[in-house]
Amino acid sequence: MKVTHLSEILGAEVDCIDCQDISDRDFATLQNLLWDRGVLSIPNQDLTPDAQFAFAQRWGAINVNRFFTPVVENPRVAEVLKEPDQELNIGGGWHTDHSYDDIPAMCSMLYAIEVPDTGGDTLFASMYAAYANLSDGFKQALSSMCAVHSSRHVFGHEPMEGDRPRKRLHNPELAVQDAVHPVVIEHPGSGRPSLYVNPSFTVRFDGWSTSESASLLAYLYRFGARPEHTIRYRWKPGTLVIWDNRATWHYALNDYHGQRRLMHRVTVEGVPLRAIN
Ligand SMILES: O=C(O)CCC(=O)C(=O)O
Ligand SMILES: [Fe+2]
Repeated sequence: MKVTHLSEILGAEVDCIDCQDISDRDFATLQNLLWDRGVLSIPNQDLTPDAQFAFAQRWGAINVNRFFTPVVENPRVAEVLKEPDQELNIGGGWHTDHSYDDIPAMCSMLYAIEVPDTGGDTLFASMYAAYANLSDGFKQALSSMCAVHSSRHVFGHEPMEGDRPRKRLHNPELAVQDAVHPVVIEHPGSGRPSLYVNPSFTVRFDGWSTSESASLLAYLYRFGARPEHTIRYRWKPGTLVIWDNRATWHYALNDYHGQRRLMHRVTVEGVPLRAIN
């Protein structure tokens, strides 16, 4: 296994491994690498939906996303597809997957089947770095706070602004859950503090009104997305990328109109999130 960092603070590329044939020892290394680096890219894989699913199961129980279109070959694998004539994409804003669940997903694994000639990169931001770069006083204040997360405004009946990739999203009646999580979590794998609010699903601080929360959340969103906290990932077919939803945000760029992009996604369940002490 050969590991190359994608930036100083975030991401690692892992070469010379086959996801379908990894020893327990290499798997443990991979897991610790994900906790530490937040994003792993594993190029040159040959994964059917069943093989991707089997690899994901080594990480934990699978969370079948209730809003996404399943792939034909394996209904527990989700299709992340944008057709040439489609306007909006999935994940086209900063977010972390499933923060609206009481027990949010640990990681998501996206496998590239078809990518545009140019465009369709994914941005990732390190929430370890975002937290670490705040002042001590601000860290202290945030550490005693919780925030409310919801999927209603994204996947539910309440419409978002403008158009949305309606046809590709399902079950709006299930988007009724709100969850409360600490604003600064202790990462369950690494023990490191991570900022756990995100622009797509966090709606307000717990105990605060939406309008009271808005400017402080906006500050954190701008701060989290600072370029020095991010990497930009250029896809190739056959690459599997795994991101840790407790340590990162991601943003699927929608800059390839008229081209097709097809990915397969499997999401692994996490554990309840605790505040940092
Ligand atoms: O297509 C991508 O690059 C990411 C889409 C996304 O947000 C997701 O699959 O969770
Ligand atoms: Fe996502």
